[in-house]
Amino acid sequence: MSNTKTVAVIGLGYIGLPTAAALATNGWTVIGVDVSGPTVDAVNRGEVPFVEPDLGTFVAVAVKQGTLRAQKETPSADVFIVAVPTPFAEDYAPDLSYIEAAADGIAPRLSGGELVILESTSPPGATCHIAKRILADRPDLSLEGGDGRPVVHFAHCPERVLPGRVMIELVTNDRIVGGLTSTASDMARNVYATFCKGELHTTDAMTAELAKLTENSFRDVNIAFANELSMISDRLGVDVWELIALANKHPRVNILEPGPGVGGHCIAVDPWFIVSSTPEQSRLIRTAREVNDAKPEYVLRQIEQLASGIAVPRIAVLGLAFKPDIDDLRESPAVRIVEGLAQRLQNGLIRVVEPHVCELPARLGQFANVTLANAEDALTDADVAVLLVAHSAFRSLDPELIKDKHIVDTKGFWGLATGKPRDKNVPAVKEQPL
Ligand code: SAJ
Repeated sequence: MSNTKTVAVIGLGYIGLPTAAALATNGWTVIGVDVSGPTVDAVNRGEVPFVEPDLGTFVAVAVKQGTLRAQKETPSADVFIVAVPTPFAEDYAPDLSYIEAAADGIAPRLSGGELVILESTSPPGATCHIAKRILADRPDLSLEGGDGRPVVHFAHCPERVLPGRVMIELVTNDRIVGGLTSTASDMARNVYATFCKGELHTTDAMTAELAKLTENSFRDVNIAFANELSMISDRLGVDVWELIALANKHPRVNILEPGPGVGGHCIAVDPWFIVSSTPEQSRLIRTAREVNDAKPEYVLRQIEQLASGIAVPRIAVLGLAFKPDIDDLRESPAVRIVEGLAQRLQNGLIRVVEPHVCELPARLGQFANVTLANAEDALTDADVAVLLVAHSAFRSLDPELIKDKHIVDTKGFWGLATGKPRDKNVPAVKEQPL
Protein backbone atom coordinates (compact mmCIF):
# COMPACT_ATOMS: atom_id res chain seq x y z
CA MET A 1 0.00 0.00 0.00
CA SER A 2 1.35 3.42 -0.94
CA ASN A 3 2.15 5.81 1.88
CA THR A 4 0.50 8.69 0.04
CA LYS A 5 -2.98 7.33 0.64
CA THR A 6 -5.60 8.68 2.99
CA VAL A 7 -6.63 7.31 6.38
CA ALA A 8 -9.80 8.36 8.17
CA VAL A 9 -9.49 7.87 11.92
CA ILE A 10 -12.94 7.76 13.51
CA GLY A 11 -12.77 8.87 17.16
CA LEU A 12 -10.08 11.35 18.26
CA GLY A 13 -9.75 10.24 21.87
CA TYR A 14 -6.93 8.71 23.88
CA ILE A 15 -6.17 6.15 21.16
CA GLY A 16 -7.53 7.63 17.93
CA LEU A 17 -5.69 10.95 18.11
CA PRO A 18 -2.25 9.44 18.90
CA THR A 19 -2.76 6.93 16.08
CA ALA A 20 -3.82 9.70 13.70
CA ALA A 21 -0.76 11.75 14.71
CA ALA A 22 1.58 8.76 14.28
CA LEU A 23 0.25 8.07 10.78
CA ALA A 24 0.23 11.74 9.77
CA THR A 25 3.90 12.09 10.70
CA ASN A 26 4.81 8.92 8.81
CA GLY A 27 3.70 9.66 5.28
CA TRP A 28 -0.09 9.37 5.42
CA THR A 29 -2.73 11.99 4.85
CA VAL A 30 -5.02 11.67 7.85
CA ILE A 31 -8.52 12.99 8.36
CA GLY A 32 -9.64 12.68 11.94
CA VAL A 33 -13.36 12.41 12.59
CA ASP A 34 -15.08 13.19 15.87
CA VAL A 35 -18.62 13.99 16.98
CA SER A 36 -17.31 16.69 19.34
CA GLY A 37 -16.99 20.15 17.80
CA PRO A 38 -14.48 21.36 20.45
CA THR A 39 -12.28 18.31 19.78
CA VAL A 40 -12.36 18.91 16.01
CA ASP A 41 -11.54 22.60 16.52
CA ALA A 42 -8.70 21.83 18.95
CA VAL A 43 -7.08 19.35 16.56
CA ASN A 44 -7.38 21.77 13.64
CA ARG A 45 -5.54 24.33 15.78
CA GLY A 46 -2.82 21.73 16.33
CA GLU A 47 -3.83 21.22 19.96
CA VAL A 48 -4.65 18.18 22.07
CA PRO A 49 -7.78 18.29 24.24
CA PHE A 50 -6.38 15.97 26.95
CA VAL A 51 -3.09 15.25 28.69
CA GLU A 52 -0.70 12.78 27.03
CA PRO A 53 3.06 13.37 27.00
CA ASP A 54 4.56 14.25 23.58
CA LEU A 55 1.26 13.95 21.71
CA GLY A 56 0.96 17.74 21.39
CA THR A 57 4.22 17.95 19.48
CA PHE A 58 3.14 15.28 16.98
CA VAL A 59 -0.29 16.84 16.44
CA ALA A 60 1.15 20.35 16.02
CA VAL A 61 3.72 19.14 13.46
CA ALA A 62 1.16 17.09 11.49
CA VAL A 63 -1.40 19.91 11.35
CA LYS A 64 1.25 22.44 10.38
CA GLN A 65 2.59 20.28 7.55
CA GLY A 66 -0.98 19.69 6.31
CA THR A 67 -1.11 15.91 6.81
CA LEU A 68 -3.68 15.98 9.64
CA ARG A 69 -7.00 17.71 9.81
CA ALA A 70 -10.23 16.99 11.65
CA GLN A 71 -13.91 17.18 10.80
CA LYS A 72 -17.26 15.89 11.99
CA GLU A 73 -18.30 14.00 8.84
CA THR A 74 -16.73 10.71 7.76
CA PRO A 75 -14.87 11.30 4.47
CA SER A 76 -13.95 8.87 1.68
CA ALA A 77 -10.56 7.27 2.38
CA ASP A 78 -8.41 4.29 1.51
CA VAL A 79 -8.23 3.10 5.10
CA PHE A 80 -10.69 3.65 7.95
CA ILE A 81 -9.55 3.16 11.55
CA VAL A 82 -12.34 3.00 14.12
CA ALA A 83 -11.20 4.03 17.62
CA VAL A 84 -14.43 4.89 19.45
CA PRO A 85 -15.45 3.77 22.96
CA THR A 86 -16.98 0.36 23.67
CA PRO A 87 -18.47 0.73 27.15
CA PHE A 88 -20.68 -1.85 28.81
CA ALA A 89 -24.34 -1.55 29.59
CA GLU A 90 -26.04 -1.99 33.00
CA ASP A 91 -25.89 -5.77 32.73
CA TYR A 92 -22.19 -5.70 31.66
CA ALA A 93 -23.15 -6.56 28.07
CA PRO A 94 -20.99 -4.62 25.59
CA ASP A 95 -22.51 -1.48 24.15
CA LEU A 96 -21.63 -1.53 20.44
CA SER A 97 -23.61 1.60 19.58
CA TYR A 98 -20.51 3.77 19.01
CA ILE A 99 -18.83 1.32 16.65
CA GLU A 100 -22.13 0.75 14.87
CA ALA A 101 -22.52 4.51 14.38
CA ALA A 102 -18.95 4.64 13.00
CA ALA A 103 -19.78 1.78 10.61
CA ASP A 104 -22.92 3.58 9.46
CA GLY A 105 -20.81 6.65 8.68
CA ILE A 106 -18.27 4.61 6.71
CA ALA A 107 -20.71 2.53 4.62
CA PRO A 108 -21.82 5.27 2.17
CA ARG A 109 -18.20 6.32 1.57
CA LEU A 110 -17.00 2.96 0.26
CA SER A 111 -16.43 2.15 -3.39
CA GLY A 112 -14.41 -1.07 -3.09
CA GLY A 113 -10.79 -1.84 -2.23
CA GLU A 114 -10.86 -0.03 1.13
CA LEU A 115 -9.64 -1.44 4.42
CA VAL A 116 -11.72 -0.95 7.59
CA ILE A 117 -9.79 -1.52 10.81
CA LEU A 118 -11.57 -1.81 14.16
CA GLU A 119 -9.15 -0.69 16.90
CA SER A 120 -11.69 -0.24 19.67
CA THR A 121 -11.45 -2.96 22.30
CA SER A 122 -14.32 -5.19 21.28
CA PRO A 123 -16.14 -8.37 22.26
CA PRO A 124 -15.47 -11.53 20.25
CA GLY A 125 -17.21 -11.31 16.88
CA ALA A 126 -17.41 -7.47 16.76
CA THR A 127 -15.33 -7.13 13.57
CA CYS A 128 -17.56 -9.63 11.80
CA HIS A 129 -20.62 -7.82 13.15
CA ILE A 130 -19.38 -4.51 11.75
CA ALA A 131 -18.55 -6.07 8.38
CA LYS A 132 -22.02 -7.58 8.14
CA ARG A 133 -23.64 -4.28 9.09
CA ILE A 134 -21.69 -2.35 6.44
CA LEU A 135 -22.25 -4.94 3.74
CA ALA A 136 -25.97 -5.12 4.56
CA ASP A 137 -26.02 -1.38 3.89
CA ARG A 138 -23.96 -1.83 0.74
CA PRO A 139 -25.06 -5.03 -1.06
CA ASP A 140 -23.08 -3.85 -4.11
CA LEU A 141 -19.86 -4.65 -2.18
CA SER A 142 -18.56 -7.98 -0.85
CA LEU A 143 -16.18 -9.49 1.68
CA GLU A 144 -14.58 -12.24 -0.40
CA GLY A 145 -15.08 -11.13 -4.04
CA GLY A 146 -15.22 -13.63 -6.87
CA ASP A 147 -18.70 -12.62 -8.01
CA GLY A 148 -17.81 -9.35 -9.73
CA ARG A 149 -18.65 -7.13 -6.75
CA PRO A 150 -15.81 -4.96 -5.41
CA VAL A 151 -14.30 -6.19 -2.13
CA VAL A 152 -14.03 -4.33 1.18
CA HIS A 153 -11.46 -5.61 3.68
CA PHE A 154 -11.96 -5.78 7.46
CA ALA A 155 -9.49 -6.32 10.30
CA HIS A 156 -9.21 -5.92 14.05
CA CYS A 157 -6.02 -4.43 15.43
CA PRO A 158 -6.36 -3.76 19.16
CA GLU A 159 -4.33 -1.06 20.83
CA ARG A 160 -2.16 -2.01 23.82
CA VAL A 161 -0.63 1.30 24.84
CA LEU A 162 -0.35 2.46 28.43
CA PRO A 163 -1.78 5.93 29.17
CA GLY A 164 1.13 8.27 29.86
CA ARG A 165 3.42 6.32 27.48
CA VAL A 166 1.21 6.24 24.41
CA MET A 167 3.54 7.91 21.90
CA ILE A 168 6.39 5.58 22.89
CA GLU A 169 4.37 2.37 23.09
CA LEU A 170 2.56 3.03 19.79
CA VAL A 171 5.96 2.68 18.13
CA THR A 172 7.62 0.03 20.29
CA ASN A 173 4.86 -2.42 21.28
CA ASP A 174 4.20 -5.55 19.26
CA ARG A 175 0.74 -5.56 17.69
CA ILE A 176 -1.79 -8.19 16.84
CA VAL A 177 -3.48 -7.83 13.45
CA GLY A 178 -6.49 -10.05 12.81
CA GLY A 179 -8.23 -9.89 9.43
CA LEU A 180 -11.54 -11.39 8.42
CA THR A 181 -9.49 -12.59 5.42
CA SER A 182 -5.76 -13.12 5.06
CA THR A 183 -5.64 -10.29 2.51
CA ALA A 184 -7.17 -7.95 5.10
CA SER A 185 -4.57 -9.05 7.68
CA ASP A 186 -1.74 -8.33 5.24
CA MET A 187 -3.16 -4.93 4.29
CA ALA A 188 -3.60 -3.93 7.92
CA ARG A 189 -0.11 -5.11 8.81
CA ASN A 190 1.26 -2.86 6.04
CA VAL A 191 -0.57 0.15 7.50
CA TYR A 192 0.88 -0.34 11.00
CA ALA A 193 4.34 -1.16 9.63
CA THR A 194 4.65 2.48 8.56
CA PHE A 195 5.05 3.63 12.18
CA CYS A 196 5.24 0.55 14.43
CA LYS A 197 8.70 -0.87 15.09
CA GLY A 198 7.41 -3.77 17.19
CA GLU A 199 6.55 -7.12 15.63
CA LEU A 200 3.21 -7.32 13.83
CA HIS A 201 1.57 -10.70 14.43
CA THR A 202 -1.20 -11.67 12.02
CA THR A 203 -4.12 -13.90 12.95
CA ASP A 204 -7.87 -14.05 12.40
CA ALA A 205 -10.17 -11.30 13.70
CA MET A 206 -11.76 -13.22 16.56
CA THR A 207 -8.43 -14.39 17.94
CA ALA A 208 -7.20 -10.79 17.83
CA GLU A 209 -10.33 -9.61 19.67
CA LEU A 210 -9.98 -12.27 22.34
CA ALA A 211 -6.20 -11.73 22.68
CA LYS A 212 -6.72 -8.11 23.69
CA LEU A 213 -9.39 -9.04 26.20
CA THR A 214 -7.18 -11.83 27.51
CA GLU A 215 -4.27 -9.48 28.20
CA ASN A 216 -6.38 -7.19 30.37
CA SER A 217 -8.21 -10.10 32.01
CA PHE A 218 -4.89 -11.71 32.90
CA ARG A 219 -3.88 -8.51 34.68
CA ASP A 220 -7.27 -8.22 36.37
CA VAL A 221 -7.15 -11.80 37.67
CA ASN A 222 -3.61 -11.30 38.96
CA ILE A 223 -4.57 -8.04 40.73
CA ALA A 224 -7.66 -9.76 42.18
CA PHE A 225 -5.38 -12.46 43.58
CA ALA A 226 -3.24 -9.74 45.20
CA ASN A 227 -6.34 -7.97 46.54
CA GLU A 228 -7.67 -11.24 47.95
CA LEU A 229 -4.29 -11.85 49.61
CA SER A 230 -4.46 -8.39 51.19
CA MET A 231 -7.80 -9.23 52.81
CA ILE A 232 -6.59 -12.68 53.92
CA SER A 233 -3.48 -11.03 55.38
CA ASP A 234 -5.52 -8.43 57.25
CA ARG A 235 -7.54 -11.22 58.81
CA LEU A 236 -4.40 -13.17 59.79
CA GLY A 237 -2.36 -10.15 60.92
CA VAL A 238 0.25 -10.57 58.18
CA ASP A 239 1.84 -7.73 56.17
CA VAL A 240 0.67 -8.48 52.61
CA TRP A 241 3.53 -6.50 51.07
CA GLU A 242 6.12 -8.61 52.84
CA LEU A 243 4.13 -11.72 51.96
CA ILE A 244 4.01 -10.93 48.24
CA ALA A 245 7.64 -9.80 48.13
CA LEU A 246 8.67 -13.12 49.66
CA ALA A 247 6.43 -15.23 47.41
CA ASN A 248 7.79 -13.35 44.37
CA LYS A 249 11.29 -14.52 45.26
CA HIS A 250 10.22 -17.83 43.74
CA PRO A 251 11.49 -17.86 40.13
CA ARG A 252 8.08 -18.69 38.69
CA VAL A 253 5.84 -16.51 40.88
CA ASN A 254 5.00 -12.91 39.93
CA ILE A 255 2.09 -11.52 41.93
CA LEU A 256 1.01 -7.96 41.15
CA GLU A 257 0.14 -5.35 43.77
CA PRO A 258 -2.99 -5.04 45.87
CA GLY A 259 -4.60 -1.64 46.08
CA PRO A 260 -7.89 0.17 46.71
CA GLY A 261 -9.47 -1.48 43.65
CA VAL A 262 -9.01 -1.44 39.89
CA GLY A 263 -9.77 1.70 37.93
CA GLY A 264 -9.47 3.08 34.42
CA HIS A 265 -11.40 2.20 31.30
CA CYS A 266 -9.68 -1.00 30.32
CA ILE A 267 -8.86 -3.54 33.01
CA ALA A 268 -12.15 -2.94 34.84
CA VAL A 269 -14.19 -3.24 31.62
CA ASP A 270 -12.64 -5.65 29.16
CA PRO A 271 -12.98 -8.86 31.22
CA TRP A 272 -16.76 -8.35 31.17
CA PHE A 273 -16.70 -8.72 27.38
CA ILE A 274 -15.36 -12.25 27.80
CA VAL A 275 -17.83 -13.03 30.62
CA SER A 276 -20.69 -11.67 28.57
CA SER A 277 -19.77 -13.77 25.52
CA THR A 278 -19.27 -17.06 27.43
CA PRO A 279 -20.76 -16.69 30.92
CA GLU A 280 -20.66 -20.34 31.90
CA GLN A 281 -17.01 -20.77 30.96
CA SER A 282 -15.78 -17.49 32.51
CA ARG A 283 -16.21 -18.16 36.24
CA LEU A 284 -12.68 -17.17 37.29
CA ILE A 285 -12.69 -14.00 35.18
CA ARG A 286 -16.07 -12.97 36.61
CA THR A 287 -14.98 -13.66 40.20
CA ALA A 288 -11.81 -11.61 39.71
CA ARG A 289 -13.93 -8.67 38.54
CA GLU A 290 -16.16 -9.05 41.58
CA VAL A 291 -13.18 -9.23 43.98
CA ASN A 292 -11.61 -6.10 42.49
CA ASP A 293 -14.92 -4.22 42.37
CA ALA A 294 -15.53 -5.04 46.04
CA LYS A 295 -12.16 -3.72 47.22
CA PRO A 296 -13.15 -0.02 47.51
CA GLU A 297 -16.00 -0.99 49.83
CA TYR A 298 -13.59 -3.05 51.93
CA VAL A 299 -11.21 -0.08 52.28
CA LEU A 300 -14.14 2.19 53.07
CA ARG A 301 -15.21 -0.07 55.91
CA GLN A 302 -11.65 -0.15 57.29
CA ILE A 303 -11.64 3.65 57.45
CA GLU A 304 -15.14 3.74 58.94
CA GLN A 305 -14.13 1.33 61.69
CA LEU A 306 -11.08 3.41 62.60
CA ALA A 307 -13.18 6.60 62.64
CA SER A 308 -16.13 5.10 64.49
CA GLY A 309 -15.30 6.20 68.05
CA ILE A 310 -14.33 9.77 67.11
CA ALA A 311 -16.91 12.56 67.40
CA VAL A 312 -15.60 14.64 64.48
CA PRO A 313 -13.23 12.34 62.62
CA ARG A 314 -10.64 14.10 60.48
CA ILE A 315 -9.61 11.92 57.58
CA ALA A 316 -6.65 12.75 55.32
CA VAL A 317 -6.97 10.91 52.00
CA LEU A 318 -3.89 10.83 49.79
CA GLY A 319 -4.54 10.26 46.09
CA LEU A 320 -7.59 10.40 43.84
CA ALA A 321 -6.27 9.33 40.42
CA PHE A 322 -6.92 5.82 39.12
CA LYS A 323 -3.21 5.04 39.22
CA PRO A 324 0.09 6.69 40.19
CA ASP A 325 1.50 9.84 38.64
CA ILE A 326 -1.38 10.69 36.31
CA ASP A 327 -4.19 13.24 36.54
CA ASP A 328 -6.88 10.86 35.29
CA LEU A 329 -9.69 10.45 37.84
CA ARG A 330 -12.06 8.51 35.60
CA GLU A 331 -13.35 5.26 37.09
CA SER A 332 -10.99 5.74 40.00
CA PRO A 333 -11.58 3.55 43.08
CA ALA A 334 -10.17 6.41 45.17
CA VAL A 335 -12.98 8.72 44.03
CA ARG A 336 -15.50 6.00 44.96
CA ILE A 337 -13.95 5.67 48.41
CA VAL A 338 -13.97 9.42 49.09
CA GLU A 339 -17.56 9.65 47.89
CA GLY A 340 -18.52 6.84 50.29
CA LEU A 341 -16.71 8.57 53.17
CA ALA A 342 -18.46 11.85 52.42
CA GLN A 343 -21.84 10.12 52.59
CA ARG A 344 -21.19 7.94 55.62
CA LEU A 345 -19.07 10.27 57.79
CA GLN A 346 -21.28 13.32 57.57
CA ASN A 347 -19.93 14.58 60.88
CA GLY A 348 -16.36 14.14 59.62
CA LEU A 349 -13.86 16.31 57.76
CA ILE A 350 -12.37 14.65 54.71
CA ARG A 351 -9.33 16.38 53.33
CA VAL A 352 -8.18 15.06 49.98
CA VAL A 353 -4.63 15.47 48.69
CA GLU A 354 -4.25 15.07 44.92
CA PRO A 355 -1.22 16.95 43.60
CA HIS A 356 -2.26 16.36 39.96
CA VAL A 357 -5.54 18.30 40.04
CA CYS A 358 -6.45 21.90 40.93
CA GLU A 359 -10.05 21.22 41.96
CA LEU A 360 -12.20 18.36 43.14
CA PRO A 361 -14.30 16.58 40.51
CA ALA A 362 -17.97 17.64 40.60
CA ARG A 363 -18.90 14.27 42.07
CA LEU A 364 -16.91 15.14 45.22
CA GLY A 365 -17.15 18.94 45.11
CA GLN A 366 -20.85 18.70 45.99
CA PHE A 367 -20.03 17.52 49.54
CA ALA A 368 -19.49 20.21 52.18
CA ASN A 369 -17.38 17.80 54.27
CA VAL A 370 -14.81 17.16 51.48
CA THR A 371 -12.06 19.63 50.60
CA LEU A 372 -8.91 19.57 48.50
CA ALA A 373 -5.84 20.28 50.63
CA ASN A 374 -2.09 20.04 50.57
CA ALA A 375 -0.50 17.08 52.34
CA GLU A 376 0.73 19.02 55.33
CA ASP A 377 -2.63 20.68 56.05
CA ALA A 378 -4.48 17.43 55.57
CA LEU A 379 -2.20 15.30 57.72
CA THR A 380 -1.24 17.62 60.56
CA ASP A 381 -4.38 17.17 62.69
CA ALA A 382 -5.79 14.05 60.97
CA ASP A 383 -7.10 11.15 63.03
CA VAL A 384 -6.87 8.71 60.13
CA ALA A 385 -4.37 8.93 57.25
CA VAL A 386 -5.41 6.99 54.15
CA LEU A 387 -3.06 6.30 51.26
CA LEU A 388 -4.96 5.38 48.09
CA VAL A 389 -2.54 6.16 45.25
CA ALA A 390 1.23 5.65 45.23
CA HIS A 391 2.05 9.00 43.61
CA SER A 392 5.80 9.67 43.56
CA ALA A 393 5.10 13.06 45.16
CA PHE A 394 4.01 11.28 48.35
CA ARG A 395 7.39 9.59 48.76
CA SER A 396 9.02 12.74 50.08
CA LEU A 397 6.44 13.32 52.82
CA ASP A 398 7.84 13.95 56.27
CA PRO A 399 7.31 10.71 58.30
CA GLU A 400 6.50 12.88 61.34
CA LEU A 401 3.24 13.87 59.61
CA ILE A 402 1.79 10.37 59.93
CA LYS A 403 3.26 9.54 63.31
CA ASP A 404 0.58 8.52 65.83
CA LYS A 405 -2.20 8.44 63.23
CA HIS A 406 -4.41 5.55 62.41
CA ILE A 407 -3.26 4.46 58.99
CA VAL A 408 -4.96 2.73 56.08
CA ASP A 409 -2.18 2.26 53.57
CA THR A 410 -3.61 0.46 50.53
CA LYS A 411 -0.32 0.63 48.60
CA GLY A 412 2.16 -0.56 51.24
CA PHE A 413 3.81 2.77 50.80
CA TRP A 414 4.36 4.28 54.19
CA GLY A 415 5.90 1.20 55.72
CA LEU A 416 8.57 1.30 53.02
CA ALA A 417 8.95 5.05 52.89
CA THR A 418 9.09 5.75 56.60
CA GLY A 419 10.10 2.51 58.22
CA LYS A 420 6.95 2.91 60.32
CA PRO A 421 5.73 -0.55 61.32
CA ARG A 422 2.39 -1.68 59.99
CA ASP A 423 -0.45 -0.33 62.12
CA LYS A 424 -1.80 -3.38 63.91
CA ASN A 425 -4.97 -1.41 64.67
CA VAL A 426 -6.08 -1.46 61.06
CA PRO A 427 -8.91 -3.92 61.20
CA ALA A 428 -9.80 -6.64 58.78
CA VAL A 429 -13.40 -5.73 58.01
CA LYS A 430 -15.87 -7.88 59.84
CA GLU A 431 -18.23 -8.74 57.03
CA GLN A 432 -17.26 -10.61 53.88
CA PRO A 433 -16.87 -8.01 51.12
CA LEU A 434 -18.60 -10.14 48.48
N1 SAJ B 1 -3.36 -1.90 39.50
C1 SAJ B 1 -3.28 -2.54 40.73
N2 SAJ B 1 -2.23 -3.36 40.97
C2 SAJ B 1 -1.23 -3.54 40.06
C3 SAJ B 1 -1.33 -2.89 38.80
C4 SAJ B 1 -2.41 -2.07 38.56
O1 SAJ B 1 -4.16 -2.40 41.60
O2 SAJ B 1 -0.28 -4.28 40.37
C5 SAJ B 1 -4.51 -1.02 39.22
C6 SAJ B 1 -4.11 0.43 38.92
O3 SAJ B 1 -3.90 1.17 40.09
C7 SAJ B 1 -5.30 0.89 38.12
C8 SAJ B 1 -5.73 -0.36 37.35
O4 SAJ B 1 -5.12 -1.46 38.03
O5 SAJ B 1 -6.36 1.29 38.98
C9 SAJ B 1 -5.35 -0.39 35.90
O6 SAJ B 1 -4.03 0.13 35.72
P1 SAJ B 1 -2.96 -0.55 34.76
O7 SAJ B 1 -1.71 0.22 34.83
O8 SAJ B 1 -2.86 -2.00 35.06
O9 SAJ B 1 -3.63 -0.50 33.31
P2 SAJ B 1 -4.29 0.63 32.35
O10 SAJ B 1 -5.76 0.52 32.50
O11 SAJ B 1 -3.66 1.96 32.50
O12 SAJ B 1 -3.81 0.05 30.91
C10 SAJ B 1 -4.09 -1.30 30.57
C11 SAJ B 1 -2.79 -1.94 30.02
N3 SAJ B 1 -2.97 -3.38 29.87
C12 SAJ B 1 -2.08 -4.28 30.38
O13 SAJ B 1 -1.11 -3.94 30.99
C13 SAJ B 1 -2.37 -5.72 30.12
C14 SAJ B 1 -2.44 -1.30 28.68
O14 SAJ B 1 -1.30 -1.94 28.09
C15 SAJ B 1 -3.63 -1.38 27.72
O15 SAJ B 1 -3.34 -0.76 26.46
C16 SAJ B 1 -4.79 -0.64 28.36
O16 SAJ B 1 -5.10 -1.32 29.60
C17 SAJ B 1 -5.96 -0.68 27.40
O17 SAJ B 1 -6.19 0.34 26.72
O18 SAJ B 1 -6.60 -1.73 27.26
